[in-house]
Amino acid sequence: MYLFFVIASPQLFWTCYNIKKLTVNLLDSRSVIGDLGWVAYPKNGWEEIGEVDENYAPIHTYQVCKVMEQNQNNWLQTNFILNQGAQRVFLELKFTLRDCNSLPGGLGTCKETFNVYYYETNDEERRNIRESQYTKIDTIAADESFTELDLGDRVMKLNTEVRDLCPLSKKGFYLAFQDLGACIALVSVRVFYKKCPFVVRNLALFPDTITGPDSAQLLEVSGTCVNNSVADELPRMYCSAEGEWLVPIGRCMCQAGHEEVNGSCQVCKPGFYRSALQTKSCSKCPPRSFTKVEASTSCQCEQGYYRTESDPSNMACTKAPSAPRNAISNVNETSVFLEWSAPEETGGRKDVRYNIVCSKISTDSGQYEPCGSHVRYLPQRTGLKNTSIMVMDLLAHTNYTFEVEAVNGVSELTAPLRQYVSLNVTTNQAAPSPITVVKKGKTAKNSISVSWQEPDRPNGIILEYEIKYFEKDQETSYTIIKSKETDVLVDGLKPSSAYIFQIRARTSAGYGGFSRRFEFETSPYSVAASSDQGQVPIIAVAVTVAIILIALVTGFLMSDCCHTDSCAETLLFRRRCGYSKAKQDPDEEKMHFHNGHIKFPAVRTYIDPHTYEDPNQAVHEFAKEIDVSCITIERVIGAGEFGEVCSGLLRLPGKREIPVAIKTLKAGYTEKQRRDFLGEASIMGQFDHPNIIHLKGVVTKSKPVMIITEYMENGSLDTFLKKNDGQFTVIQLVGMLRGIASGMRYLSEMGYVHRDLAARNILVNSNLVCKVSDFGLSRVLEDDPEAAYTTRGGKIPIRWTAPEAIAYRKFTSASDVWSYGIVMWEVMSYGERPYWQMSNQDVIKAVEENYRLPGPMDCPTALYHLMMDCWQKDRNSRPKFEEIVSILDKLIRNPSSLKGLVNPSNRVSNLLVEHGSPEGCVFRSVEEWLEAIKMGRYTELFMERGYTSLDVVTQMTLEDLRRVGVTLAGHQKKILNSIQEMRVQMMNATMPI
Ligand code: ACK
Repeated sequence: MYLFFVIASPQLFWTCYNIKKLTVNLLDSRSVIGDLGWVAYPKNGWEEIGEVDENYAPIHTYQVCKVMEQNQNNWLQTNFILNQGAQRVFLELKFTLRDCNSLPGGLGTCKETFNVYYYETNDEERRNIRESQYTKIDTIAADESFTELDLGDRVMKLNTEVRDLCPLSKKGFYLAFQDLGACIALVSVRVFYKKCPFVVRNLALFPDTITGPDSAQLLEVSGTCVNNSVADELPRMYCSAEGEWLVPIGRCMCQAGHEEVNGSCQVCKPGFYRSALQTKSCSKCPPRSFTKVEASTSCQCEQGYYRTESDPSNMACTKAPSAPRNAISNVNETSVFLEWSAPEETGGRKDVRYNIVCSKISTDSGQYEPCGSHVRYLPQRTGLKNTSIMVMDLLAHTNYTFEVEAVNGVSELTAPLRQYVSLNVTTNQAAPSPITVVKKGKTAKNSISVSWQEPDRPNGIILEYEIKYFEKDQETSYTIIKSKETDVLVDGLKPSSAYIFQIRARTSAGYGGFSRRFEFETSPYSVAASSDQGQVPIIAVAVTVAIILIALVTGFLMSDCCHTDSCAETLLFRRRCGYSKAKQDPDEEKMHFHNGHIKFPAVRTYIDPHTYEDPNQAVHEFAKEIDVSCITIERVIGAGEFGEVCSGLLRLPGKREIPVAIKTLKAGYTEKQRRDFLGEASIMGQFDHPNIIHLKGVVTKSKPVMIITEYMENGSLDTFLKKNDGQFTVIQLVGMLRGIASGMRYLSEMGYVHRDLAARNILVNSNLVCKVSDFGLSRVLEDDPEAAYTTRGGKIPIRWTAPEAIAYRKFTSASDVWSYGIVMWEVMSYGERPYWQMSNQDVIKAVEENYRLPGPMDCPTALYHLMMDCWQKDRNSRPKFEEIVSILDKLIRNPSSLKGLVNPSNRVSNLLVEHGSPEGCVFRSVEEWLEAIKMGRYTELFMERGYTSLDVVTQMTLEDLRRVGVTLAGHQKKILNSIQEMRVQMMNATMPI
């Protein structure tokens, strides 16, 4: 027997922590205290020998060294080893082996290997297993064998070999070592299996898991959520054959009211909460909320504060808003524009909206009642995001109350206390709405009977209807008939011809808009009609006589009257009042227009008082004589050309006292001065419009001679604006301009040319309603301190006057439009003097050279474009007052169209601009623009959706286009490209000049 002395180096022992964690020993011969008790046979084969390790701790070894003897077959069988459920176990052997070459004489029989076997069984007590019953695991050879020399050095070469056994399916097994004549010392036998150890990953617990029987196999293991957590997705991991956890899937999350701390879920403390799964840790309660318990999932609102169901739990609790502030109204006939400021207290929320409650005084009960469904609200009545609304289609001359209520998301949860500001508004006089239904009645070859329905909104008592008709495609020659009824027989027509009819109604507020065009046809000639033929020569004679008469009268008047065009026209109007009514209803009047030149008189055409031989007659025809005892003069408010202007009171018998302005004619006047003074009353007395200063009457029978008009609390517009510089919203300014334009539309319809339209000649009342004043004859301009003599004689207010009127006294409604553009400029610059300190001569020259006033500071681009249009050199290209009113109406209805500004406040420009430069707009309307880009088919859709001005259009996005109904990608692209071009133009327009 050779003695083996083992020195085990420390690194050879199983001290590695990780290995320990991943492996479970089923047998470790080194840890057994006392005998191992393994069975050796034959008995003289393997021997158990006690040794010590490097620490002198006892260890068991089994040794055999029968190298010199023939036919060795020494077996050593271990005790039963329970596999504890492992299907794959590892066997680690540590041994020393003697090099046969170093053994003298033993070479023939000496071996350098041994065999390892196992026998699987459920029987723990089975000891006597036959050799043949064992299964061989492997033949083990040494990597390192030792020699005598090594022995001398007492250094052993320890071999470690590992083999695995699998798949195991029984309770346990025995191992056996077979020696066939080698010199071996088995220093240690360790049997173990591998496992993936218990772990907590993603808040899920994964248990100890024995690896699978196959070296490449991954076992899928489900985790269980730690306390107070829930699975978002069932957590899983894979256990590899090497005992490593791989590929974690899914995770658990702490339940609401808990937060994750070091792999566990802990409760939120009082004052803290965690709702649902959106935050990881507990949060402090948001402002105006609290919680007094642990594990809170939300915080409760403090008293008086609320949270809606859709408010996130991390949002502060909020309350209802306070009432809106600074509400103002702007009445335009039967429309009211309401504007207000946001409430001081929004309640801590951003979702403040406004609702409008409209009520009016009932004519029957005198009580307030809801306004009814006919009233229209733009953009809508409830849920308004913006702080303004346009209310339309109200009744004329009616008292309304509007409550503007502020609400937010929690208003419904709060006490039923409404937060609103209320406005009392009285609507003005308004023209009737257009007639929509016109029908054809009996038709003959020379006549058509036409009937129609009253307009939807008459806005007053209809005094008469005006029926305009002309032969199709002959619009330049049309006829107008007036009727008090809702039907009329139109005769004198050509057989088999199409005629176009348009009808409008008139109330004391003036004419409404014309209906759309209706086309009706006369009957054809028929044999039966031949009986009429005998009349043809009579008609022919009558027409010839009429033509001769017209020629005579025209010739006579032309030689007789003054030489200005307008004067000639107005003379003609009046003198031709003697139209034939022979074939007409007494309620109908008829006038014919041809190319706008020859006109037969209309009831509502302005009559020049000059045409009266006795001017006193004109005054008394158009102005009411007031007894001086009805008037109380209170104070002098200014000085006019003819005398002082006073304010006072007028009490007419049976009427309530009203404030009035009293213009007096100073003593010592000449007859001409008296005539001129009263001439203004003769003109004013012919007008009846909410935007024209209203004449109450005259005092001529006593002295001083007086003209009594309605009293305008805020005096003249220019001084008023200067006094209130920057005080109005754009909408208020546009409202004033709209009023002036409406008054001017009326005057132009009446055939009256003002000639001196300027802010100084506009008066403003306490409701900011602007009215055109200062009507005169030749003295109009004499009276105006701004008027200067021109080279051709006559005084002209150069800065306000169109170039053709300055150059050759061509005063027309188109020259009034020019002046209106200057008034717009004055209004938007709060009473700035047009062309500042430039001399009149320089102004004339600059305008001639095509220079124009620049846009006033903070003036909306849309308004500046309109001014520029009024200043077109070609008077026919200027917009008509009718168009101006409708453009302004559209702007008022779409306040966002007034957002783009020409000269934002930080830049002031007083350099003139060349007309036609980018400051001017290429297109004048949405319709014109869409037509130009060949997208005219969408005009109606654009209008219906409120895209009525180019300014609004330039804000449009692709989404807006889709909403409008432009669905074709190609069209969307085309329109968007054009919008982009317009934007660039508008940007250029706001660049420094
Ligand atoms: O700017 P004002 O205060 O307004 O000063 C002039 C002054 O008289 C001389 O024309 C004022 N004025 C003229 N007509 C009226 C009126 N109808 N109501 C109030 N003020 C008037 C004008």
